[in-house]
Amino acid sequence: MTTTFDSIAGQLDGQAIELPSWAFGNSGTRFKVFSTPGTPRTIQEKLTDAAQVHRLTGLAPKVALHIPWDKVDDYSALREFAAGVGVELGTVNSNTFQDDDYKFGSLTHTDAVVRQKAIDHHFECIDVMNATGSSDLKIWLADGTNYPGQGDIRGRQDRLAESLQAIYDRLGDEQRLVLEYKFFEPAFYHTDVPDWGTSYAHVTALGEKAFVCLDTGHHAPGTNIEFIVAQLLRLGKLGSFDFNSRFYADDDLIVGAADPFQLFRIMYEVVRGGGYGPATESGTSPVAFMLDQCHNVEDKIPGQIRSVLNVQEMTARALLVDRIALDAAQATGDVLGANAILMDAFYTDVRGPLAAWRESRGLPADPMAAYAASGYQAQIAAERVGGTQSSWGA
Ligand code: AOS
Ligand code: ZN
Ligand code: ZN
Repeated sequence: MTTTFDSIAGQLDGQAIELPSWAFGNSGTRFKVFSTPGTPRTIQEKLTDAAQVHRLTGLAPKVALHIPWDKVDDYSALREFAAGVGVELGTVNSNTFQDDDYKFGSLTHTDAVVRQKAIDHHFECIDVMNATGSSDLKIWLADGTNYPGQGDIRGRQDRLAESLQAIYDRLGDEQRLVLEYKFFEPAFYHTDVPDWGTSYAHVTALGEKAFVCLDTGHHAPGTNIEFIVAQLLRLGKLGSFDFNSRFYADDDLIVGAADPFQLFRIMYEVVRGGGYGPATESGTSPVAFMLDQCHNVEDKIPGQIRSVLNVQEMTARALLVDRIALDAAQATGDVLGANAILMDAFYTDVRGPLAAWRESRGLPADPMAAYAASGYQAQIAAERVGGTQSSWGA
């Protein structure tokens, strides 16, 4: 290993991983949502909790909103509130999956009235972005069918393209649309945006302000996700990540919990493809890194802290790959040598150097321990009594 931690330490400065507001609310499975004392009752309380993650790690300066779950009357005031607690408002996530009208689809629906309702909802999201200063509109669609023959797959694609175009045309110059794909769920036979290729086809047709969003939990088992990352970066169309980990389906667990090696391989391709670091340096459009997690049994704030630290650790290891030696080994057909160079970086324990890196920047060496010692969890449990706790979907 010729690349040292000191030589890559500076590249860790400025790493930003956006937190999802919904991760701070209660979550569960289709069987049970567990409530936890101290769970936020309002978006302001969610922002205050998210700010703890940033305060202790320096890694999470933005919080993604979800409309309508985080709906407020005055988004400019919410922006100021966020700044007051130390975070910014980030990606705006639309929702066309909780309304009876969308039972058979939203942007793909056969009924023009329902399609327009879904388009109007996205216009509302863009209005929110204008008030919050958010640059990204993230669209994940639940649209799909359960049975062969239930819908006209081709016609649905055509209507989707038309609806997306109407939304895209409303974006400001500095705003982007990111289209997320997911291979199944809630629809089980076909999904209208099931894979990166479909998302890529749509965002390419839309134009230069549209990109693909890659949720790491949205692939069939065995999918080589880092290949998709490499390809989308090569095509200039990787807009953002929803990070989480999965054992089975869309489990939305702590990123890096199920397969740290996969997270390392993904981050290596991000670095290799110029998707990490300031856009000016990489020469490509910036990739937004976001968590998309739902904490079921663990406390929400330390769950998010663990996740951003896992991303940071795997980023550091990816940066440690000796690219010069790797290029040479690849060029000479040194299969095992090349593999060993990659594995050397993966097996490098960066926890100690990262603790020192944090301390040198005025952050706690161990953010998990600092949170546990802070008393914040007991404080919110005592203070947030009454009202309705937030949960995924509310
Ligand atoms: C759904 O499976 C997707 O991962 C979405 O990105 C997200 O979890 C949902 O839209 C909540 O905003
Ligand atoms: Zn997602
Ligand atoms: Zn998901």
